Amino acid sequence: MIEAAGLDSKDGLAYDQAVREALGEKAEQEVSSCETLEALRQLEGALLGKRSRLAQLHQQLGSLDPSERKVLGRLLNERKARLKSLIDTRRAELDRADEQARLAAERMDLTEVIAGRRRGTLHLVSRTQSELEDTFVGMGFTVAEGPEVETDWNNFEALNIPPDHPARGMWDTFYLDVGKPESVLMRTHTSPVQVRLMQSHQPPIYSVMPGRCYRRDTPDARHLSIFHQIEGLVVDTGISFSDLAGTIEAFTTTYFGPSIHSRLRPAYFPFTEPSAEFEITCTICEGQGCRTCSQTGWIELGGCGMVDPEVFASVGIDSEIWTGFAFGFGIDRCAQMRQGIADLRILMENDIRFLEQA
Ligand code: FA5
Repeated sequence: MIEAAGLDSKDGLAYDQAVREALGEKAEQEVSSCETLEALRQLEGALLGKRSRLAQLHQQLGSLDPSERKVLGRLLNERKARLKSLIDTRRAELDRADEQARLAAERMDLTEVIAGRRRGTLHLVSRTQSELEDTFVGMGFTVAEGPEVETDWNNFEALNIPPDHPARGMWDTFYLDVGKPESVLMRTHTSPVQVRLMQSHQPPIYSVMPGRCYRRDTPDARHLSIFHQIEGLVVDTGISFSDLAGTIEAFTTTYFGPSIHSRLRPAYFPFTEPSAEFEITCTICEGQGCRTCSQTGWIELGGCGMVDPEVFASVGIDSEIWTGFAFGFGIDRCAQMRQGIADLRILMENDIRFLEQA
C-alpha cells in the first residue's frame, strides 16, 4: 500500500509531505472559496470521504513504524480536524447567506400601511359578539365556550329532550356520520354549553356562552342555517323569575338604548320551566310592522326560563339547594336589530359594499 502510494515506509518526511498535499493550503483555499452548499458538500466528500487521499493515508498508517505512526497519525488527525472545522465554518457562512437571500426574497413591502389607516376590519357578527360579551361582563358574568360538534346527549338528552321527544322538531338537526347513528351532531343551539359548564363547575354560576350554531333552516330575512347565539346561565341560591326578567331588561337597555322596549311572552322549552320568548321592538319599522318582523312590530331575540329540575338532575346539581335561569339569544339577530338590517342573509354574502359600511 505504501509503495502504491509512492512512499517508503520509513520515509516519515515524505509521508508528512503527502499529508500536507492532501490536506494542505490548497484544500483550505478550495474550502473558503466554495460558493454553494452543494459544492461544499461535494468538496467535503472529496477531501474527507471514504475514497479521499486522506482516507488512503489513514489506511497506510498501519504499515509504518510505531514511533512514526504515532507522530504522523497525530499530524493526520490534526489536519483532518482543522479541515473539518474550516468546512463547518464555511457551511455556517453559506447557510446564513442562504437564509438572508430567502428573507430578502420573501420580504413584504408594508410601507403602504400608514399608521392610523384601517385595512380590513372585524365582521359585524364578530364585533356584535364582543359587544355582547362586554355588556354581560359589565353585569358580572364570565364568558365560557364549548365545541360546535356535540353529542346528542349534551345537545338534547341532558336538556330533558330524550330521543323521539316531539320537541326535537323545534331544532332541525345536521347529524354527522360518526359513531352510532345520530349520536354526533352540529350543535343546534348554545344550550349544550350550559350542560358542560354545570358538569365542570360547582354553583354559583354566572356565565354567558357565545358561539356558532347549525340548523337545517331555510335562509330568509330572519334565519340562516349557520348562525350565532349567546347563552346565559345563572345558578345560585334563591334565584327567581324576577331575577331573569330584571337581567333581560338591564341587558336590553344597556345594549339597545332606552328607546327599545322588550317583552316576555309565555313559550315552551323542555329545559326551562316556566319558559318565555324574549322580544324587542323591531328597529327596522320602530314597531309599525314590516316584512322583517312579519308585520308584528316585534322581533324575537331569544328564549329563556327557569332551569328545569330535570336538567339539574342530569348534571348532578341538587335542585333542592340551587335554582337558576337560562337564556339564549341570536347574535346575528342582535346585529340585525342594532344596525337596522332588513335581511339577515346579507351577513353571509361577503358583499364588499355591505362589509365596508357595517
Ligand atoms: C333556542 O335555541 C334555545 N336554546 C334558547 C333558550 C336557551 C331557551 C336557554 C331557554 C333557555 P330558539 O330555537 O328559539 O331557542 O332560538 C333562540 C334564538 O336564536 C332565536 O330567537 C333567534 O334569535 C336565534 N335563532 C334561532 N334560529 C335561527 C336561525 N336559523 N338563524 C338566525 N337566528 C336564529
